[in-house]
Amino acid sequence: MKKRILDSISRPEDIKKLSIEELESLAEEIRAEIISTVQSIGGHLASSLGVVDLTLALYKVFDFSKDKLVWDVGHQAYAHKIITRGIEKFRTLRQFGGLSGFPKMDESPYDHFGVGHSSTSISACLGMAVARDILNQNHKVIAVIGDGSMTAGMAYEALNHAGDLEKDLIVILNDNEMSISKNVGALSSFLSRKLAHKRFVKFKQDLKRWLKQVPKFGEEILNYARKSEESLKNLFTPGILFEIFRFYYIGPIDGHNIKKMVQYFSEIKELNKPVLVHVLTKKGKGYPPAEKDPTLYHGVGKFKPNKQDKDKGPSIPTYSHVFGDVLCKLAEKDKKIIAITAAMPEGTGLVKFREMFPNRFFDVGICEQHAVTFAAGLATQGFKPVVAIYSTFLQRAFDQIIHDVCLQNLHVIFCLDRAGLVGEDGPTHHGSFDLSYLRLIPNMTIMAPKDEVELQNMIYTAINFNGPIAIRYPRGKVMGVDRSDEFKNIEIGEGEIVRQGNDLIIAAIGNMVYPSIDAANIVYDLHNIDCCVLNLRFAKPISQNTINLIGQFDKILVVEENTIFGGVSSYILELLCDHWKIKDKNILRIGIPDRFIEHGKPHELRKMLGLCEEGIVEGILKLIGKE
Ligand SMILES: Cc1ncc(C[n+]2csc(CCOP(=O)(O)OP(=O)(O)O)c2C)c(N)n1
Repeated sequence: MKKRILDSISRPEDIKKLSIEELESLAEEIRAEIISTVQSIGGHLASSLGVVDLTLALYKVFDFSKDKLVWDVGHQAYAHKIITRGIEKFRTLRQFGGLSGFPKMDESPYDHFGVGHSSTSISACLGMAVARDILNQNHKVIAVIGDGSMTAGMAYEALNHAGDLEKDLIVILNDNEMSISKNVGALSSFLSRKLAHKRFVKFKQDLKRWLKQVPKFGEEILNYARKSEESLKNLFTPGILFEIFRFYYIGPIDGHNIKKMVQYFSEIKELNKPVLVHVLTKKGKGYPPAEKDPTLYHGVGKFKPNKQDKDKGPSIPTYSHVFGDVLCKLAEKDKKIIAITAAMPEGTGLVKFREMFPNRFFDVGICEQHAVTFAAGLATQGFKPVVAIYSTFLQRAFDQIIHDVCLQNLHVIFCLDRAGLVGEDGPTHHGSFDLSYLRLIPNMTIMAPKDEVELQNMIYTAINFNGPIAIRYPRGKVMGVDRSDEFKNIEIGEGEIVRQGNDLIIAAIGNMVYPSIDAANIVYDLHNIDCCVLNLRFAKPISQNTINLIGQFDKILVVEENTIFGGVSSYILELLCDHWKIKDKNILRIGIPDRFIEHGKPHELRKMLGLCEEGIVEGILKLIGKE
């Protein structure tokens, strides 16, 4: 068997010794390695395949033991991981104890900045460039950012600042015309090669027609215009946009032509000013099913080799599906419902809504802040905007939630998907904080369903509410409870007893309710301990009735999949303190501890943190004194 070049790569410097032909072969080998690894363990496939050639060209020209490289989002950095960690380690990607799916500073000296949320790369690189100059150092700083990530305001804040400082900084725009879905927004059509070309051709035709009518000088000007076609063309390419920010624009360059990229990068390396290199790539490059459907293959679970299409979806629906389905049903009757997503129509379950109600669906791009204030504007006009954003990404819009929605008490419905531990994507993506960051805001109501029926009723309750209201639900499959089309209103702030018992009370919220019931049944069978289990349903408000019920017990266990700080258990402590004497009470809290939780399978992480039946059993025994 022919020896692979990949097997001779043990350090990034090895790339420098390779010829262009060898780099081209290596690119094929790396793509094959990425495909087979993702097939067996899941991961971000299409984006990573698209930048293999670009990665090799960068490593050929630059020296990242001193030059800095920041991958925006970082989901596309698999080739970078292979080059800097080796294949064996790469195969542990996203698994508990293995490599993270994203660049992470404490994982490798070649990961110059930790990423996961989009559009941070230019800001971080500008900070590094300023530090370099203050310290009189001499190295290059490079941000690689996708066209999807260029929809976020933060990228422009950084360009604006960078152009003003005129620092030596290279921004590589990796343009594959895709975000997770098709990229959106006016800018994306401006970037679009087809449109830019079309606009240019039309302008040329109009100009020609007009000049031909101009007597005497017309023909002369036309000849001149022909000569300066290249500079005219610039007016119709994205160059003009970046030049306004005082970036020197280079491109577009074929992002799969390693030879060309190496030539360009070698020249760019000699420039000492802000440069934007526009590179065109194909998302999913080298794997036909992913090239054909890059959205489906953006992030995948493990799938069978040689299977043309990965499984289209699990038979048991997810919380996202139920959310999308219920919202469609409600929107059929209520024309005021509007759905908003920030570049995640598939992930949040809104594809069906987009098809059914195209005029009431808005994908705003990776713009969580704008999504929230846009919703606030709609709410002032009597609409019922439903903002569906993952828990972790809504963190971006904290001020907009406070200032634009809650301060004005507007009826905006927040649906926070992927709340709690998300698993393999790790600490950048866990939804660990939402109960805390939402709870402290006046006027905010927060719910969390124990199952899909409750999710359905909570959406219904939220639509008929008046004021800011949030529902947080976990990633993954629902409980499998029978759902009917009957929607029920839930009384605000009221919990429900789901198991009677006298020895202690377990107050649980969201996905922790069923494990609490299971744990209560186990301790009853094994130890004759009889627990009352309360499904809180609300993280805020918690009604006086509900807190009185909890307060009657001397032994209280609170369980939530949220940081232990500032979430539901903190709230219960505060309420008990205000309304009851807590001196004689024995209270235990189970939640996400005050640290960032690593990546791994959700059940592994829950087991580690005691957010499962066994952990709750342990908690009960501790409270009872039977450890
Ligand atoms: C703040 C934030 N919102 C949403 C996401 C989810 N997300 C991850 S990748 C991605 C698309 C990025 O598109 P682009 O930058 O063009 O990269 P590509 O995958 O096309 O290479 C999105 C929306 C995120 N990582 N961060």
